[in-house]
Amino acid sequence: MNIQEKVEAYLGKTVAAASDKEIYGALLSVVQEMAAEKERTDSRKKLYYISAEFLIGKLLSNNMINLGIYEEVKEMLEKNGKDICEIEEAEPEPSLGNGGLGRLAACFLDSIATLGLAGDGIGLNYHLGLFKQEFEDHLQKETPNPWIEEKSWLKKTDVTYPVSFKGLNVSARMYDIEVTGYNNKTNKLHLFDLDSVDETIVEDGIDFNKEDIEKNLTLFLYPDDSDEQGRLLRIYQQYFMVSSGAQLILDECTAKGCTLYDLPDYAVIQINDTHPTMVIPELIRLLMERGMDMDDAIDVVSRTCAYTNHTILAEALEKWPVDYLKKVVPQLVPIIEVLDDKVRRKYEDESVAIIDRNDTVHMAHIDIHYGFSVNGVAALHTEILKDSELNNFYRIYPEKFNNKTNGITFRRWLIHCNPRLSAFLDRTIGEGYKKDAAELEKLLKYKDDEKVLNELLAIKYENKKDLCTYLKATQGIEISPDTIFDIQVKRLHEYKRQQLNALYIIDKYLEIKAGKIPSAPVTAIFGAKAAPAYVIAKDIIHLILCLQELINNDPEVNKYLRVVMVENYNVTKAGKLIPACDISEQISLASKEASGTGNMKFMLNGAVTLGTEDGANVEIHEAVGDDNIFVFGASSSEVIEHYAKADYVAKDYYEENEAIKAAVDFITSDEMLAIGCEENLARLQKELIGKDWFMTLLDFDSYKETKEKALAAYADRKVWAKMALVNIAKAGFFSSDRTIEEYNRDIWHL
Ligand code: 26V
Repeated sequence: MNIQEKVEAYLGKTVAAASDKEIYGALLSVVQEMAAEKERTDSRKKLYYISAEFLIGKLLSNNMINLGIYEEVKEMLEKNGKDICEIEEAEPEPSLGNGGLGRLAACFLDSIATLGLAGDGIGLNYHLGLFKQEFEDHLQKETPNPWIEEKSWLKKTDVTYPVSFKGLNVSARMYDIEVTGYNNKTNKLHLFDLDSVDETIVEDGIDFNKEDIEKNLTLFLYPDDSDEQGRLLRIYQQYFMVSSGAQLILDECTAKGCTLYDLPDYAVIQINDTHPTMVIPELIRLLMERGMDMDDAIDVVSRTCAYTNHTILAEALEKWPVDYLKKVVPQLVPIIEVLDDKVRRKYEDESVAIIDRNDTVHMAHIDIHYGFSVNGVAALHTEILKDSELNNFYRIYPEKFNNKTNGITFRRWLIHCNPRLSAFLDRTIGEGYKKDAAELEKLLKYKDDEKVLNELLAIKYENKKDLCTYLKATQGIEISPDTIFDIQVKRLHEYKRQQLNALYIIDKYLEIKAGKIPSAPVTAIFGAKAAPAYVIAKDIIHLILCLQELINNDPEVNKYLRVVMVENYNVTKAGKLIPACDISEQISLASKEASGTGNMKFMLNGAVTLGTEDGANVEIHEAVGDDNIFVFGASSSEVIEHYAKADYVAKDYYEENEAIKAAVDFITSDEMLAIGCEENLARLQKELIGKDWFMTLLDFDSYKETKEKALAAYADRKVWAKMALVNIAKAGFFSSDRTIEEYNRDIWHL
């Protein structure tokens, strides 16, 4: 049977007569059938990547690419008068992650399967995922994002495990999603769920009864943790995930002949941030239940678990009061107490204790003491962990610390999202780069080839036109591909400093109003969700939306400057924005962004980075050299020193720098108050002058100066094209295939 016959067998009618949704459903079935027939990697030892988030995005096209049927299906659809892009629209996007950490997990699954390694994901099946973002009155509004339809990638299994909470016993059911490798084998993503979860308890936005655990356990990803019930629910979720995951792991290993004493020969568990940390005491508990004595159990588990740290932000490192754990998982408390006791007997140092003097459990400390590997996610990040943040641990266990610079899967972030560029690469350097990303360097020999450079410019222009069409259709916003597309898309957080970008826009607006006409027109594009309880982040969204309204409707200004805030930024939208970008904004306060992965996606798609020396930007800088990136701002060591000395005073910058003062004052100008809400704007302004914890004003001047340089460089189209080319050519290092090879070489040993 050819593809069309297969699809039509599922449809029960011709492709031509079917709706987009029906075709999507039929293709899903064809893909699932093909994936199930693919060989599974079977080896004695298997990796379990356990993570509260897997931001997999839409799967249809990606799976078709990996299975090698994408082009065939596309042509078949065309022949029948259908457009594959329309079919893609019919697929709902699962939002099972917040941002980088969850997307990284998804890229890793793709690379693990592609490299033919035995490795499955373990996570949770959130019914409504992360909230959907809508804009109303220039404010973010949150609504649920249901994604599970009758036809879904999820396969319900008969596998269930009992999970016990204090006063509540439930049964966890496993659902599986096939993870197809590129031209290779398949693995699985196991997502656990509770049959009794009830979506109808959600009322008004994303509110629901937080106490009804049987109905709400897997409803949302990380629900609001600003109150105690929200935080307790998070512990319920985490324990539910790790307990069912640990039972699955032990079952699979014993089925392969593992005695449990040799567990490290059968399993390696990568703990993705601290959200799955309870897997350590839970495994110890389960091994003891199966007859192992405690010291042996601790030893076995410690040789099986490895931990990845994804942030140095103190407020993001999880700490749970012992009381919370007693309320939800009392069975783990005596085990955690023993783990703490052993540490305290060995080391005098209070800072490395697991349970501190306030009876709070430091989850990361469990991972570091009772795991065999601790890794950061970019070179600078790992150095900061070793030198400052986790220095007391590094001195105890230098051999555990290692770096694994993040990466992205080129299947999604090049082949799928930028077919024009990928076809250009195929014909210019051959297809080898698809499996060996280092081959992108072959492009370097064309860096002075006018024809090749013009082709690159033409591809970017076409991609920009596509984005214009998309934004017009989805948000009614008109922008021109003849302007510079300057894009900052990522979660909204003060340390990422969208507010710095916004202040620059205000500065530019004021200059234009004063008659200083910019040399090139710019479209500043943002996309970002703010955590529902994160007040200042929501105020920054409000500021950007007000600027969008003000600037785009001012005929004096909109010839030179426009602002777009993309609604509900997600993986799908990333796939449309990134190929169209000229300038990639990576402007976090140095030392605060652990790695960033968007920076890599933009680079791969021929955008030039405007960034601080932070996270993986440092490695991008090293790769492309000074001439192919725009770097600005205080260095991480300067920033760390400012914090240590507590000598940064935002108000001084505000008072002493005219441009800063004018931009900050403008936030509550009459023009802005005519559009926005005084409470939000004034609060943000006060925060910037009175606190500015992430030192926005410190870097304002150098940001402005460097951005002007970047905008000027754009004018020389040939020079710019060459910069784009070098960025693409040097992006090979940032393939998640390379990252996974390193994890396997240094940590997993599969
Ligand atoms: C979590 C929270 C939670 C509560 C309040 C503030 C806050 C701030 C940040 C976070 C992030 C936690 C971990 C995380 O998502 N890290 C991201 O991981 C990516 C993949 O390694 C990396 O590229 C990003 O730089 C890093 O921020």
